[in-house]
Amino acid sequence: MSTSITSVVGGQEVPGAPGGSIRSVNPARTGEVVAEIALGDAGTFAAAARAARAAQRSWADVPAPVRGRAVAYIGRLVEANAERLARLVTREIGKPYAEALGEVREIVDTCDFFLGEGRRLYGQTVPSEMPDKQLFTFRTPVGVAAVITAGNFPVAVPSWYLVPALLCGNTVIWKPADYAAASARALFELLTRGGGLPPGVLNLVVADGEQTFAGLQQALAGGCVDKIGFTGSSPVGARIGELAGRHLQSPCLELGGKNPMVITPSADIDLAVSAALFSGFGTAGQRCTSLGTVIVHQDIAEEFTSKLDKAVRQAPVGDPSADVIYGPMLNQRFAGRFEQYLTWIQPHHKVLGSSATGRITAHNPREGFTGDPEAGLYYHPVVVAGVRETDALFREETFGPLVGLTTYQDLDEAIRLANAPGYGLSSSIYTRDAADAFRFRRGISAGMVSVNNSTSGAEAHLPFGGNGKSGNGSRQSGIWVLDQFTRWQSMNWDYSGTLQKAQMDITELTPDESFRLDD
Ligand code: UN1
Repeated sequence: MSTSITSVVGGQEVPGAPGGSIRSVNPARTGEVVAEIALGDAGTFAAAARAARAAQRSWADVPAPVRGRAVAYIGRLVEANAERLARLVTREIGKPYAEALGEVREIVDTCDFFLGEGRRLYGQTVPSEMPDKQLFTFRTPVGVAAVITAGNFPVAVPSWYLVPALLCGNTVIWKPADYAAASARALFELLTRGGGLPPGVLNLVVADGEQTFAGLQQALAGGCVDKIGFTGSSPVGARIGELAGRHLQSPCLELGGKNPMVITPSADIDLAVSAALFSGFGTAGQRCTSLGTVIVHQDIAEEFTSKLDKAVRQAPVGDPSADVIYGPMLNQRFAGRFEQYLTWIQPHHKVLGSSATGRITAHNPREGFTGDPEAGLYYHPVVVAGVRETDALFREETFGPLVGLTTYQDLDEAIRLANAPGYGLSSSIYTRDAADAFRFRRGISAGMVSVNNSTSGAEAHLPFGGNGKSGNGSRQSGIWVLDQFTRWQSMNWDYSGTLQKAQMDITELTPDESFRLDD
């Protein structure tokens, strides 16, 4: 049974479909419609920004500890609806159910972290250089945040923005991925109902990319957006960064990755193989933190490659409600793009990991496939050995179940190769040598470094974000995201009853600079 999804602006469902209508379909059974979606347009986005602006002052006036209570209630309601929400995520984007449940868990973790922040949001008291004067710092909300998110984590990653943004006293326009609109609407209900949020505090706009961009331009020009949060591709992130820059804003950008995993000679090879399998093929390789290229030491390359080949061949792929490593691609758009990436495979490459490449069908079968491959957007996993630094497969993100493999001779070369594509989100090293681990950490350009762990699976209270093509240095999660959704305001208070001038009316002590100890 399908539902119909609309935008919600100022607490009201937006009537009609100014941006046209689309269907969200189950990528595991493309005949099944999950939701009919009435899209908004640029005007809907701009109206949502005005509603958010109108609601912001009174939301900021709600005491921060009370906003923290709202976050606590949201966490409880999400927990009470965890299985339902996870089932919807699995149905809408084909994420295996166990992972979808983990994704919902990540919302609860985020709420657990921020519910107490309402009673902190600490500022400082700072001594002044003059007597009878006191200095202070305060965190103030940025204002209205426009949050634009991807559909590979349709509920967890949005919560990384929405929960702290609301907690800090901002109001929000949230534009989720259109192909994951039913999951987004479900989270929107849990947030607004769970938090008892007044109308206009959180607004949902479902629209396509171009209308969203035009709406964002209008809203910025009208002074109705103070902060943009964006998770998505590097090219779109660059466009958003450019637009924000013109309005003297610094957005929070969480973009693509070409995440390396270095396997050193001292590594536990079997452990590294299981990590490469999960990092590269979990979520069908559709995490921004998914493994891009394995960089393995030449002395162990043969053993590692044959073990990885075997592990990937044996990995269960198929129906996401079953116990599989991955299910279908998120939707047709991602399946189409993945087919493009497959054309980057060249004669000097050695293709491993499955009996074939491309779409899994009755005529192009995958051994051990679970369910009916023809029903959904299922693709063979691909390990491409022998990638070279100049290959597109080495340099560009290939969102999907594809992992490249190359070799190195010494750690400096491994680090150089790991940094070469110019992304910098996540990275991993497998080693038993502490010096290797610390040298890698120092040399790698990534915002996140795993030692003997997957490139993916960051915990919800460590700084999350990247450098280079992966982002502009902004960090989400934990205490670090507070700097995205608040601004520091400093206050000085002079109670001396005179006009004391900073840097001029200061007390000087007289040091004896010529003093020396006796020899
Ligand atoms: C993403 O794909 O945008 O670290 C985020 C991870 C997840 C989040 C991925 N917790 O893999």
